[in-house]
Amino acid sequence: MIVLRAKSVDYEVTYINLREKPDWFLAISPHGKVPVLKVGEVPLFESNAIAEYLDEVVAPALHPEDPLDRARHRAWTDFVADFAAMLGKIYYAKDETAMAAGIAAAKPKLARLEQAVAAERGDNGPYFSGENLCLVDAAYAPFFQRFAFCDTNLNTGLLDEFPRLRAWSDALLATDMVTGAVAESFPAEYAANLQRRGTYVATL
Ligand SMILES: N[C@@H](CCC(=O)N[C@@H](CS)C(=O)NCC(=O)O)C(=O)O
Repeated sequence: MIVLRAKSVDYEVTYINLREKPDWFLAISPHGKVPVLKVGEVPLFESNAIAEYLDEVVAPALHPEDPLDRARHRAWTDFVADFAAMLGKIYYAKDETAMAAGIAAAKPKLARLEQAVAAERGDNGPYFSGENLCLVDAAYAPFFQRFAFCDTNLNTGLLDEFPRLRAWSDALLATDMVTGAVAESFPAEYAANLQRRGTYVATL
């Protein structure tokens, strides 16, 4: 959705209750996961595949032109699954001890990401590789968004140790391309999800 918004493509969203997936959705989503983009009658799944498809068919290109730069951006996008799992160990932790372990485990990985951001754009942000939003930004934004939502209560201060990640996250959460990509009900829905999962953050 962030990529659609960055490219000003008109789109229509159907939100899925993931605890009660409708049959029509299961028929088009091979792993029963969101997102799925329907292009006409053709369903596409997997965020990165969807993002790359959109980047190929709709200007402006968000991937760098140079093949080497593009490969590096893809590599950092591939790291998103690890990044999401790593942050999830913090915000989905069931108690303070588990959260502290999640924070300790995250630090060395975040340090590598901080170095990557430094190498991509030095201090000239605000986004991953400079002043324009790229596909790497679109991939990381939802997880920075969830972390920020929980960190309002968790107060880990984790990102303060990584000034470029802090600035990157702040920039992502300040653009309507990202904030407008979730439903208005997102804060309430996500808080309910944290509650259902029995997380520590939901008790604060
Ligand atoms: N690698 C997939 C992951 C998608 C994914 O995990 N989606 C989650 C929500 S963020 C989901 O649909 N979960 C429902 C389920 O697994 O039943 C992608 O990037 O599209």
